[in-house]
Amino acid sequence: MELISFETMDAATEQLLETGRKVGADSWQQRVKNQTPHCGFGEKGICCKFCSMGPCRITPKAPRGICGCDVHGIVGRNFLNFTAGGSATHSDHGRSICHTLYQAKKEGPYTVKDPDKLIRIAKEWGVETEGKDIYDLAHEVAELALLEYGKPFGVQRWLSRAPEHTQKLWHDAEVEPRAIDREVATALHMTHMGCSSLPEALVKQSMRCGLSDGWGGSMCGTEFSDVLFGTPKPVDTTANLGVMEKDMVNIVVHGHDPSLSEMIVFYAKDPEMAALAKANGAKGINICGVCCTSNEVAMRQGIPMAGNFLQQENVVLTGACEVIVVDVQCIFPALGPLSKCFHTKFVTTSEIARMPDSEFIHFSPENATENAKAIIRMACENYKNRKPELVNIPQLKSKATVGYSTEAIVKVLDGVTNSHVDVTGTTKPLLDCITSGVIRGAVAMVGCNNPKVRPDHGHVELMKKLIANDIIVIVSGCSAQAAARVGLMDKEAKQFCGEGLKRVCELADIPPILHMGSCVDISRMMVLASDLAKDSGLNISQLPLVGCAPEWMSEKAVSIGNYVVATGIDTFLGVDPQVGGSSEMTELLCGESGTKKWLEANYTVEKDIDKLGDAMIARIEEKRAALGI
Ligand code: XCC
Repeated sequence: MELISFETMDAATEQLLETGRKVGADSWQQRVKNQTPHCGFGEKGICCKFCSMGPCRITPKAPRGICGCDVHGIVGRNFLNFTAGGSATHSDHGRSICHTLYQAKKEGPYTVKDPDKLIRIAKEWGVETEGKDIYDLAHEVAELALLEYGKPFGVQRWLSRAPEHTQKLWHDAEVEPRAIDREVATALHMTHMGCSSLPEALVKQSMRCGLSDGWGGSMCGTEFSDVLFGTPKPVDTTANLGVMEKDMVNIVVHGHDPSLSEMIVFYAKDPEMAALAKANGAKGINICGVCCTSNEVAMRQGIPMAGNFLQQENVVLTGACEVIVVDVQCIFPALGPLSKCFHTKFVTTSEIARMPDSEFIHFSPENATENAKAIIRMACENYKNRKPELVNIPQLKSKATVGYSTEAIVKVLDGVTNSHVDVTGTTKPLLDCITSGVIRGAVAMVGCNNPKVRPDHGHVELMKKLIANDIIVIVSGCSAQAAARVGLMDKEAKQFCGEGLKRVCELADIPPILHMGSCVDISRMMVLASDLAKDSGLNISQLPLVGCAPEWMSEKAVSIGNYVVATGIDTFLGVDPQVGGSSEMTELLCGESGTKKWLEANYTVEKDIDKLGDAMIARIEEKRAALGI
């Protein structure tokens, strides 16, 4: 097989932009030009806007803000504020899933698809399950989960999933997250004028607030999405813009919360809807996805993935998108004016993400059926408004196998072991592969794409380098789609692996890049790392495992990075976290005396993608050498 090249994809994008220019559309490529060069104060994190005495900017001539805060305090506050935004966002997504679970009922539309998982979680939380109706149990567990957001005492329930050593580190460093909302509120309290300006305190709260996301809100999002919609297992799908269909009604689902997209996918199968599509001249209805909503419905329903963050305008530019329907997060406000240049309807559905030039259909678990149907109807009726002269769907499409939840990874690797004792249902087969050196280690590659890096290039080039070096790559979010789009999630991509990893891919029948889901699903990676540590008797920080976000851009990504580091996993970034203005903050995050000392891991920032890959491989080999394997 051949991977789809960047040259081919860039040429296709150029053609789409050409259509855009014809109809007077704006594009992110143009807006990047308009915004360059970026503000140097912002890039270094040395501008303070937390009160109206300023804004204050730190220069050699003005080393302190008007309140007297130095550069380290200003950079630290900005970093914590950024983290709080990300943690709030992920966690609120998790909360909305808990509310959906609370509304689940036998007659639907939301049902419990994985009752075993619900029972497992209930037992983990000490809830009596015996003789209970599954929906009563769902409501009880959902309510307990919702209380995790505001409980007055104690720490997050999910923390007990971590190895004891990790829990002790968290306790000793005083970063165990308490109520989820409290950690966000505490962060915002600390950054208020006249509160914290001590870098150490700001970094510790950044870790704690991040942990309340990864080991709190995001874990609720992942676990209860599985309960509601099914725990992902390997499923075949397709990826890249060629998944849009010329003769069909194309509905693009975009955002993060599967409560909406699952309903669209479900009701689009309704014969009444298919008939409506046909009545309007189309052959049928085609649903495809963008961003993490795409990951959610791809890994559970095999729905094709049209693209990631920086392809969201491209789906409209094909001229073949009847409706782009969004829930929350990572949605360009540009979609409003852009859709007006085409026949496309831009539908917003959440009070959290209201945008100009969109049609707002307020979606909630209570009105899910009627509103999902209304949106599908709107798309079908809009098919006839297409302007054929503007339709151009690039013929780029890759095969992908997605849906490797922790449970699925454990299951597929059960077959790949030389062990004589029964190790089924544990991570021991994977540990065997790592200990023997057949696989050198693992990289969790996550996060967005960002115009500061040639989009997706960082992800894809790093993945190729890692698998060639027998390092297995587990991915989520837009990183996952970058892989899928070029073909790296095709099982045939094993040909790009080193001999060891190739053998594992053959035996387990897996692609070398494993799709673990959306960004809230990075909580799955934390559970996998914890299981690996427990099954091996090692600490998480000793495992030859690192995290990487080569093209990250959002506040959520910083919150994620913080909880990954705080879990003991060294994390490698290709885009600056805007702390370069402070030597003290840089040392606490990237040096030996901050997170490394407290939590056994830190950040490495390297903008040269090739060097970033070398640094990850070197860290993995260092960890192997320290273990004597
Ligand atoms: Fe958004 Fe989740 Fe980033 Fe992609 S990876 S651009 S945050 S969609 Ni989360």
